[in-house]
Amino acid sequence: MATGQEFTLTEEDVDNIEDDDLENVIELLETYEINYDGLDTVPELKELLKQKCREEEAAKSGLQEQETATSVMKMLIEDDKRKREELIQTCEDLSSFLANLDEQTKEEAEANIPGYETQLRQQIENLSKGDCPILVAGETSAGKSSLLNLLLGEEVLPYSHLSSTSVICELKNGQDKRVVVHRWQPGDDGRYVVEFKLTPDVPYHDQLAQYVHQKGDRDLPSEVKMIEIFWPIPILQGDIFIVDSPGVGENERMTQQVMEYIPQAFAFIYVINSANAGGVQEDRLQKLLRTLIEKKSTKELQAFHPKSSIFIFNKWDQVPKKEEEEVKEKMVEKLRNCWKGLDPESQVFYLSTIQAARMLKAGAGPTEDFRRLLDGFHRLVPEGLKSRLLAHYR
Ligand SMILES: Nc1nc2c(ncn2[C@@H]2O[C@H](COP(=O)(O)OP(=O)(O)O)[C@@H](O)[C@H]2O)c(=O)[nH]1
Ligand SMILES: [Mg+2]
Repeated sequence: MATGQEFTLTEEDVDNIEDDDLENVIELLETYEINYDGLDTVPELKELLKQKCREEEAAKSGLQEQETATSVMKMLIEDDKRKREELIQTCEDLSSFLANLDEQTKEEAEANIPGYETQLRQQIENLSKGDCPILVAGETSAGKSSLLNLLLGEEVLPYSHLSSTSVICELKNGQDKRVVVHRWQPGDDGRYVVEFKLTPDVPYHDQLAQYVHQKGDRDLPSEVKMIEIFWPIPILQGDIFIVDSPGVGENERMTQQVMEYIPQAFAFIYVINSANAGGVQEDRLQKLLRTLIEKKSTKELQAFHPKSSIFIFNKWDQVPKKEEEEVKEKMVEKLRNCWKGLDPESQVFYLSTIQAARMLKAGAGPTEDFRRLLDGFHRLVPEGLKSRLLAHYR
């Protein structure tokens, strides 16, 4: 509240004001600095006050939900860290036990499990890393970057009708809003990074656009490989981060970048353009999902939890109202064909990112659809953690 005055009014208090008590209503509106231009009857002014009460209530409960989600996430991550440390200890013990074996037993072990020592060291290294990337994938222009901006509450990632995201962008939690650009240059080891702070004076997406939208091979001499964006996102605790990826299916180089990322991903968000050919372009989606499965090693796959993915049918505003139910039914059926174990209730979402963003901007709070998606997003992390830990155990 601009006044610094705490808002304590309830709808009931407003109802109790007499309908001729203009003085009282005006006093309240002025105390809370609510603009009442154009309204002059007591019932209208009372309605305005009640609207303010509802907004305050929504803001409070929204904040609480966010806080709860953040602390639950913290707890889960600490639990995961503890379990991983236990596993590391077990691996270390095993490793020293094996090192003390006599030569003949060692040879036998090697014959049974070729490269067992290296495998064990690799396992320990993987366990210590703890990176948890949530990969956002889908076709070009499905609205991936727009959706992430909605989650960030600000237009950070460049989005566009014409040119699309062409590099991997990792979104990480950080108080200082800054960007680290990873480039490749021919010669030596090729890698170099450029780091800069984002300034509020220029739209954020403009500051990033030049790195994110590349124009094909012209940029090859100092090709941008990956961008890290640090932004205050409290729900991304620990080593959890979100990855905005280039569209799949448009060109080989971009598709390749996404494919290379798949083995590292610990949860997936697929964004599908509902306006496009009745939604799911089955063969393309199938191809992507199949590649995902193939890219995961057998060990990871055994543990890969089908629940650690969600599917978002975006641009829902472009589906005619009277066709909604029919379209939903068809799309879920197609999705079921390529994703065994799909639970539409908890994994499929219909959203108009553009509408949700407009409502948020107007101060109206999250739309019903967006709220549902936020819940789904919060559930994604525990599923991903579970899935990854299981892979390590195996
Ligand atoms: N009508 C409509 N357009 C959208 C929606 N979400 C994104 N767009 C538009 O679709 C275009 C592509 O979005 P972008 O986020 O760049 O897609 P990306 O390539 O998947 O990252 C942009 O012009 C967005 O404004 C939506 O829900 N409804
Ligand atoms: Mg994009």
